[in-house]
Amino acid sequence: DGAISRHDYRPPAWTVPETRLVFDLDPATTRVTATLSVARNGEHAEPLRLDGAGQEPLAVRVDGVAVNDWRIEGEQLVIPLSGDAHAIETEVEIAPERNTQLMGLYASGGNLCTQCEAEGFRRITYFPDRPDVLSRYAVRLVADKARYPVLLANGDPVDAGDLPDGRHWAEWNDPFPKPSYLFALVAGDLAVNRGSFTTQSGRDVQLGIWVRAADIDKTHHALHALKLSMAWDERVYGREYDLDVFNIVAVDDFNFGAMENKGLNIFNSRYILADPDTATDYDYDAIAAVVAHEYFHNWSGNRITCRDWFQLSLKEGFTVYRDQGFSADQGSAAVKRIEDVRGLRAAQFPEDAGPLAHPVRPDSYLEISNFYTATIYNKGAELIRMMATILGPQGFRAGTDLYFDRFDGTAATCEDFVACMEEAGGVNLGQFRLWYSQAGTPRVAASLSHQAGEGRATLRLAQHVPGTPGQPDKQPMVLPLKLRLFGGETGRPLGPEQLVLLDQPASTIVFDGITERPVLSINRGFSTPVIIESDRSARELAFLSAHDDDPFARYEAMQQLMLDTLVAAAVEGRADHDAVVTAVANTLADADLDPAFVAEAVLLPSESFIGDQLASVDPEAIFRAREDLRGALGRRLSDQWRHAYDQAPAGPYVYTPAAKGLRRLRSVALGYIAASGADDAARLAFRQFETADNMTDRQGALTTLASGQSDEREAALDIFYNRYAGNGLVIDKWFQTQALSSRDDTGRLVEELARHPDFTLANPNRARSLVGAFGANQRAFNAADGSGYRFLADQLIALDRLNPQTAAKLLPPLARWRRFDAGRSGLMRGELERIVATPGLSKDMFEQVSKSLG
Ligand code: B3K
Ligand code: ZN
Repeated sequence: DGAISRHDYRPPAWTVPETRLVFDLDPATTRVTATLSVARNGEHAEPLRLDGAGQEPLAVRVDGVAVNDWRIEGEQLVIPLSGDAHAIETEVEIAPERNTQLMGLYASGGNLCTQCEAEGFRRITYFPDRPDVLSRYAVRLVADKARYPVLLANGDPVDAGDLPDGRHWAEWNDPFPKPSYLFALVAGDLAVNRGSFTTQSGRDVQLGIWVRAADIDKTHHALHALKLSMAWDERVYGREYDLDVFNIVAVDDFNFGAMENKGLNIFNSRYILADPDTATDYDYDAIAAVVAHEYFHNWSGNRITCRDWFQLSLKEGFTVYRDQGFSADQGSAAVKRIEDVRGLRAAQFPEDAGPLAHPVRPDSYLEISNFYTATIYNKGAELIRMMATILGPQGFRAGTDLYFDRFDGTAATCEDFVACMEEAGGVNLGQFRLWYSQAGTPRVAASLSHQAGEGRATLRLAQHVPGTPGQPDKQPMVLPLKLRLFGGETGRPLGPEQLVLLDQPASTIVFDGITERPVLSINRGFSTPVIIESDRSARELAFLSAHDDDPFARYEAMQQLMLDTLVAAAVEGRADHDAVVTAVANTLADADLDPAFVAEAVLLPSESFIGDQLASVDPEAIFRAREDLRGALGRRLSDQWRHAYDQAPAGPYVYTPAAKGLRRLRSVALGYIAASGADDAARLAFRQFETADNMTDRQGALTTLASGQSDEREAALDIFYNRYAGNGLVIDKWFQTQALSSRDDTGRLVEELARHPDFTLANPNRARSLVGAFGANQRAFNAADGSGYRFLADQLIALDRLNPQTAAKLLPPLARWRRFDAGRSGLMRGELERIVATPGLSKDMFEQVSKSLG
């Protein structure tokens, strides 16, 4: 059935020590001449097999002599070879301007650029397109000089010059052997913001951020973030940059966030371009995180790459962990942890609980592009975090040093990484390895009892890992749980924080000397990515939300209190808001708290997260329960919200943790003021919208207005649209804000927006801003008449013809069909069946839909 299995891995029959590429660039027809020095790997009689996709060989030469004994098998070019080493030359022609998949060489905004991970290089030339074939690349680019004055590729520049008839050339050389997925080139009319960085050993690196000339003033934040990242990786991991140049190019058409090509990162422009007028604080944060992430890949991904794609989390999980650490160090580590856990729960927990669940190291796939998931990335990062917790800071650093040292220049496995941790940390991670092979989110039942007479507390823990597709029965895992007890009367800690490694199905922990009624603080810092089922009362949760010394646990207690309240309201119609109102009031009143933390703590769990707690999701009941609680909080704490709203940062916009926190809290407060039904809410929001000197406040106001019915709503949407017409990234926000609206008629408005002249499926950011955002709007998407399902399916069928990879990524909302009532699930199933019956469906979409139905 075309599935690739992890257990079928074999080393490559031929290696390719050197690769020379010549590109005669043209949007309609680009000619690629590739010369591969190939070497037989071990003793065998296999021919050379080169991957290709969509092209045909115009010429094949072996050691300089044209041959014709080659054949095409599937899409591979198969060349019989007699010796142990040969020079293989092929010529192909490709058409970048017709490439709508945005994989391989394609055109974006008049420039030419590449995207090769995972299997795009085979769309450029014939090559063993697998990550364990490492080659040294020399590249020559030839192009029209007026149209493409800038010619970039991986590594260091060698030379450049002019040719007759208006063409010019440039040569680049990358001394580091790399897999084909890290190849990149860019040809374009670009301006550069230059900087420099001197590494700890004294290497001067020239940095360049390349964008269209009009955007050059929006590159300072990214350049600054790059320098911070370079210094951070030296300080925290001892990793230094290794080439003379480091270039980043921003393009508007990109399937995901960015790409770590050696020495030439290519970015979705949304993760580079920022100024206060067009980018929110959230955008600024995301830009720094993605710049750091791609930069950190230079070691965790490029110097050490993956042996095969099943090991993807080796580079992605580790690099996410590294970028999370970087971001935590730029501001509030507590708030960063809260954001990361919220993201994990929004994207990864549902994945783990549904038909698309897969282990962090999967066992098989049809299309590797479908495995760039929250499980590989974010759960993968949690696995690294747990090992760091178990080893402690010194042990972990010794482990990463050993890993970088031992595997530099090679293609490694997840097992190699774990073995280094084990060796350097002097720990046994045997059972821990189950985290790589078992899918599903473990559940931990925790129950604390107090034997007052004996001065003892007893904590009973039991774990359960739910069955997932292909894995009905699970073994118990190792769960590093940080916990601490607090005195329920005095609020003082009853002993230090402990790290418990729960590695049995059940276990009992006894605490002595506990004379006061204890309250349990568990999974502090979210030390293990599990679901805690505790029997803590509303009173205990409220207590922890005010007194726990671990900020994450404090946030978590409030979330649990809110969740319990919302679930009771959605399921039983029991709306008792008192405990939440009091706890939120206490948090708002606590002057010692960072406003950024307060903003997170007082925010209600999302509708989807509430739905994840229920046996069957009732989107309307959840929406009502949540709106009721929002309304109650808004009305009963009206003065407190007004007070928070009045605490605006002084002076013009600055991107500092303190100013960011105040803006965040203000926008949360504005949301509650609107939820209270206050007469002046729309006026207040509109005034903020009009007077804001930055996008954070402007979009915050627009978001509040977009969910309401006021005249100000229409006015603000028009002003926003006209002010930013032509700025693609901001117009994306305009679409997205409307698609996320909680109005009753959002479904209809979204269908209208899909006919707006600015809407196109050809640009992935635009497609995601409307179709992706709508899929995340639980209530609107799950309209009982199935209109939301039909809309998504129509869009996905159309998008799949252009860009299968981006289409398949937007499917998951439909994959949740089993979670809904019979009416909705029947309608969702019907749409999945309609998609899978579409003639010419891509492998990407087929895999996602057939697994969802399975
Ligand atoms: N490694 C790339 C992702 C490529 C996705 C290909 N479908 C970006 C990143 O994770 O840094
Ligand atoms: Zn990555």
